[in-house]
Formats: sequence, C-alpha cells, structure tokens
Amino acid sequence: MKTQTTQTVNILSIGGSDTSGGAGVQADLKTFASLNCYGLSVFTCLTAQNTNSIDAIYKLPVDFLEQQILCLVEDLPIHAIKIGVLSDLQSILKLSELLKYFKDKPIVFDPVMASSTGTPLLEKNALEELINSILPKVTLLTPNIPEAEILTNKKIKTHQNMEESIYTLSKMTPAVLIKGGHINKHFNNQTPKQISDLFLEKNCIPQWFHSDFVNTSNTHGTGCTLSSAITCYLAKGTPLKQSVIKGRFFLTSLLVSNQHLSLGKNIKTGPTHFF
Ligand code: PXL
Repeated sequence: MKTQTTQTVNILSIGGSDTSGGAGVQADLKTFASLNCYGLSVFTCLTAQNTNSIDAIYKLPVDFLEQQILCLVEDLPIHAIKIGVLSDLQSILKLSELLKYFKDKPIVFDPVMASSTGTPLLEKNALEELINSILPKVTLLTPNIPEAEILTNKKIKTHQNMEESIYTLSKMTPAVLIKGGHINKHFNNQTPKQISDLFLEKNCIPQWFHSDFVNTSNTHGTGCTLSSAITCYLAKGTPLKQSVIKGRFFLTSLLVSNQHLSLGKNIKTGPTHFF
C-alpha cells in the first residue's frame, strides 16, 4: 500500500514574543494556523507585557538568532517569511546576512518601531541600517503611518501625504502597503467611516484599498495579523496585490467577529482573537 504524505505550507515568523498573545510572533502563529499554514518561529526579543503595558524587553543575543534560523534552514523547506520586531543594530546586521537563505521566497516586513501602548521596540541608532540592509531584500513593506513618517522623515497628515510617502518608500523597497488607520487621529480625533490603506508595487501607480471602520478597542496586534495573513497568501502562490486584498479582508472579518471581546484588566487596546 502506498503511504500518503501531506504537504504543508511552512511559514517562518521572525520577531518578538508578546506574553499577552495579541501581537508579535504569537499573533503571527495564530494567523498562520487560521489560514492553514504551518508556523515556525524565531525570536529576536521577549517582552513581558499584558493588555495594558509592556513592563520589560529582553533582547536575545544575535548568535542565538543565527542558531535558531540555521537549525530550521537545515531541516525544513520554508515557503515564506514574515519579519516583525528586529529591536537593535546587531540583529539587523545578522538578519540581513541570513536572508541569503531565503532569496527567492516571499518576505513580508512589518517594520515595528513601537508597541500600540507607545513603548519603543526598535533602537534609534538602528534605523539607517534597517533602511539600507533589510528594506531592499523584502517583497513587501507594511508600515503604519507613524512608521512611514519615521522611515521617510516626513509627517503624514493627509491622504495626499500618504501618496508622497509611498513614492519615497518605493525607492527603498520593492512594494509597500501603508496602513492608514492612524490618519484620523492625526486629523481631527473623529471616528472614521472607513480605513484607507495605500499600496504600491513596482512599475505601477499607487492604489487605494478601503474597508469599513470596525468600532472596537481590540486592535492590539492588527498590524502583525495583517502582514502575516498577506504572507500566507503569498506562500500559497497568490499574486502580491491579491494577497494584500485577501489579507485585509481576513483582518476586517476578524475585527468584526471580536468586536465585543473583553480580555484583561484596565484594557487600553485589547487583542485580536482567532477562531
Ligand atoms: O504590534 C506590534 C508588536 C509586534 N511585536 C511585538 C509587540 C508588538 C506590540 O506590542 O509587542 C513583540
């Protein structure tokens, strides 16, 4: 009798641990599982955090970052990568070198610089190296408005500013999705009707994607979830623009289904939840 083997789509998340399970590598793994992919993980740092704040960050040594990646590479096929928190210059330099193992694979980079509660997650002196050595090597960069502002060193207050920003970012990296969720806070602190994200890929013009605003405070980890969902679709062979559209749809559905979830004491922003 022939034995049957099951093929899996294996995705590696490289980033930080969130003890509260809402963001970081934990959110990535839950997203991969929800979309029927097999999740692998490599940690750059560990955080002690709950639904209210980050109390401590522990950076892992770069040699250990290397060991984690090498032991996976020698064993398993990895079909796509999602990168989150890189935290410092040493991890960026090391990861830039290690990306040679994933040259022809989709890589989605969510350039996390601070937590949703405002704690810095990337050292200031690491920004230039991040731009020079990571951005050119990824398939898609997914900054939110504050991250796009830091990467371009220019404030974003309007949708036109988002278009200017995406042209600047597209000189640094092959494709960009700027997540527009923060723009209303900058404008007038009003509840928006829609969330508008802007996408630009090589040799194309920028394209807006709109979705209905979901009125929920459970938004911790939405950035991680969106970029992980996009990574899953890319790993399955879906073209880039289609992967972005499907990833956005996945996130919106999740936010709607968890609109009234209440997890943790004194919640500032609750987590997204799966299943
Ligand atoms: O949501 C961004 C993010 C990513 N990774 C880790 C985090 C956070 C936000 O808190 O803690 C580990």
